[in-house]
Amino acid sequence: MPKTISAYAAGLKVLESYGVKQAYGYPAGSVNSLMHALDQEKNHLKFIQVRHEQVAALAASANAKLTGTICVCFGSAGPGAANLVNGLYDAKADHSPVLALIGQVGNAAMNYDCFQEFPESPIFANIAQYDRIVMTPQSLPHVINEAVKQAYKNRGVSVVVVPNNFGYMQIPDLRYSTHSKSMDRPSVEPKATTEDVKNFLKMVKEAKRPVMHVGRGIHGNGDLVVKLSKKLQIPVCIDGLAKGLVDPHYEGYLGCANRAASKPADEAIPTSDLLIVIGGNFAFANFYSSYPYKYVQVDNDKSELGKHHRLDLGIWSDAGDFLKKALKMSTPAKPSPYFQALVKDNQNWHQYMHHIQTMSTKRLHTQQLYYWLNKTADPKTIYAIDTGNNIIDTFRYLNLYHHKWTISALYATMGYRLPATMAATLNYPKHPAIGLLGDGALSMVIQDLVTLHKYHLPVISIVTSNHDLGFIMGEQEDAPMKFFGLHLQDINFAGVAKNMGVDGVTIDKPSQIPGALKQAYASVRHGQPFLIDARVVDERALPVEDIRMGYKNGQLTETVAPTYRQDKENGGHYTLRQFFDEYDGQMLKPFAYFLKQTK
Ligand SMILES: Cc1ncc(C[n+]2csc(CCOP(=O)(O)OP(=O)(O)O)c2C)c(N)n1
Repeated sequence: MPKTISAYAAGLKVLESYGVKQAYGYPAGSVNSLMHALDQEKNHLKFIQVRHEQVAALAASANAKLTGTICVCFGSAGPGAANLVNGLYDAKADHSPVLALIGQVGNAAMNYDCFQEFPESPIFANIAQYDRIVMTPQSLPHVINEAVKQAYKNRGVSVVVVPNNFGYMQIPDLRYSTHSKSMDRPSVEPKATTEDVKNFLKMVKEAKRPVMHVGRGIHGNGDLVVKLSKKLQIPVCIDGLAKGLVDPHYEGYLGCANRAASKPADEAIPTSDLLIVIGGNFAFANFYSSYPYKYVQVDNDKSELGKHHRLDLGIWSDAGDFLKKALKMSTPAKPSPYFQALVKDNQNWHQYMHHIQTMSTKRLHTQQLYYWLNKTADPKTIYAIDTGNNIIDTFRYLNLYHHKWTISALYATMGYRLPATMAATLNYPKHPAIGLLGDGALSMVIQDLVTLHKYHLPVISIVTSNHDLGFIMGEQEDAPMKFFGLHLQDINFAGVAKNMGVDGVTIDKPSQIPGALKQAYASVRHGQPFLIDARVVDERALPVEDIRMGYKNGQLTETVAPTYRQDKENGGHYTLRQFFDEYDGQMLKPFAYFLKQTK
């Protein structure tokens, strides 16, 4: 008799061959054959039982973002499948390879509108590029194998719906995986041509105020970005996912642009006459489209070129290859007053950030937490940041350089941080994981604090409780409306955490930060999670997105958007000075001040 194996166990063996280590999900009648197979394969593939399928999909997405290897989540027919949707959208948006296994009633009951039977493919039609129903037990491992390859190829989500009874059935115990070692080699990247680089350098030469805007595509080539920046006198702005890829101490590194931004970056882009986007998505390009700069984009994906913005020059190339060639073929530019002015402007911004992080206050401010984290956290820490004000604070204050860290970048869902820190500690047990999140974000997935306890995941959760949806408050402040619907009922998060087996403290004064962090570090050293409920002042960080740059009679102007605080007290009537001072920015100066100095 040839050896046999259950169809789902054969499917799981395929996943193991691709390096899958965890499957995040929730049991149910329609996935019981998967549960049976997970039991059989438990020495090779770890089942992580979450308390909501959304958390399973978010954890799988974060898992794949952090490790680069496909990850798996699952949910039952109907409600379990529907609950996965939010996390799968995150994977789709951030190009994270994820396989979702979806339960289904047994095949004999299908198409009778049986209890919990759903036509599931339409639910995932806008999410998965590969979406199949398994039609025979024998083909189950084959379909899983195909789904994995397609998720890598499409850099996104594959969905496989499995009629539950198929999973138990015995099929020949063969090698169904087509994984071979050569598949693990990095893909061949497109290369810039000599003509591409010549065209680019000509445009740089003709420009007076070129600015680079780089994204995660420059990964591993941050040093080349800095070299080119110095050689051609081009300041560097980043989009969110490039944080940590460029040396933050480099004087020409202006930080993140757009809303969660630094002042010099938001002053540079609108005043530039040549914007050079390398390996980045630049999803906020529309906000700048009225500015008259020329636009060059370098990307290894042709479909990204000019996706968000009219294009003056598109270069289909790997970022590293382009940067090397541009460095080789260029001659050093003369010192540029524009570049020098931005360097000075940047120094001024850094002084401001240091000032507001260190000024003495009675009550606790979020930026003070970041100050202490920078000072005391283990350099190997993996960070996960939730959607909300912490995104702004992370881009401004958190010292990240060659760190592993993760956010829900383009989809930007709340609730991402808890599942992401789970994935971080499961894959990198020797690295502490710290998550920063708002009270709104935690309460969206709070049930899974108990999962941290159940699996002894050494995660530090720092909740910035402001009893408000702060990030949206910033938006409503500039909208033609009064504030409405933002206040959050207070939750004693440390108390809730303790009741779920996670130790925690509540703090509301800056002086309590070092002690709370010390407790947290000690707890994770012992392999236990810890929560700090930081009662912070409910305030908006300096909204640099309200700065408006322009030219009047050949002179640079810098004003406050007329929409700033419209419909609120004194709204729409702020001078730039009042605006900066409102945020303890007495030391801040407009960019034009530095430009005049360097002329
Ligand atoms: C699932 C989801 N719902 C709504 C939003 C819109 N949103 C973005 S940030 C935010 C407020 C976040 O509040 P909180 O977590 O308390 O953090 P804070 O900004 O107050 O620091 C909201 C509602 C979202 N991004 N994701």
